[in-house]
Amino acid sequence: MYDYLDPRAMARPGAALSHTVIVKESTGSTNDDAAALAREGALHGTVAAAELQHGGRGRLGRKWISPAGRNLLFSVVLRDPAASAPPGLLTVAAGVAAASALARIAEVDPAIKWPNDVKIGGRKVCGILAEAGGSGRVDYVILGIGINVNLARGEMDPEIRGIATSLLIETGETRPREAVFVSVMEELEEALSLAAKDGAEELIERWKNRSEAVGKRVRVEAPGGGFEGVASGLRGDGALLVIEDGRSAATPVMAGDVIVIG
Ligand code: BT5
Repeated sequence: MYDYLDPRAMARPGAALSHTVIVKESTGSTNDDAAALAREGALHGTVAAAELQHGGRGRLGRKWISPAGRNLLFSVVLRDPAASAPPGLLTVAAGVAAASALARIAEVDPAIKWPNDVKIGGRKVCGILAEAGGSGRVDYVILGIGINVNLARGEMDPEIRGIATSLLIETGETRPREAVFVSVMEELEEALSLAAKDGAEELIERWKNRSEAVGKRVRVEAPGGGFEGVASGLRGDGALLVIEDGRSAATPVMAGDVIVIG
């Protein structure tokens, strides 16, 4: 058994984000729950959370695997003006927010792997999935975030045991998940306001300081083919800039996977 998430300890009345928090014991995907709420008119900042997802998803048809009651699984409804930010920048904002919040509440030094992973010691502690919705145009963006909080190594699905970690594994301490959630929401509010600024320079600077790839040799596996080069930074829309071998101008990478190779 476990202590259920207490939505009253998660909600931040009057704040821009998480003024309203709905927690389900079990669901398909909180991204779908948040999208349903958005279609029904839920306000910017409404959060759908769950103790267990049967269809938790990542990008490109991948799965998000998390046992009941240990971690944070939630999705935030974003509306304009936040929803009009380039989608890649929203993912960057969420990564910066999660990494900053984890560093604030625990003795950890998280790194961000472009586009959407937060890692500690090379292992993934948090994943982010931004999905736009609406009829014809973007009415809302759902920002889904999964964070491994009180997950013990022995409880991990064998599929992720070699690549994942949690705050408990890293620090030896269990934490009230509500407090972790509140810290992430505080940081996300700030990161989204930085994303809305022209050029998003401050947000990009914060991302660079936590980036696993900047200044390193990387292999890019993009839909249009793969290449190698040196990651040099982030464009204003969240694209990763990589100086391809033999070229001087950086190539923007909008989608795909990036592996640090040296
Ligand atoms: C992601 O995709 O990392 C985005 C994950 C977003 C999950 C949240 S939970 C709340 C909301 N509702 C949803 O349905 N989704 C969002 P991607 O970069 O494609 O990475 C997926 C890969 O991460 C998987 O193939 C596994 O290798 C790994 N993985 C799965 N579960 C994990 C976990 N709990 N911890 C660490 N890694 C995991």
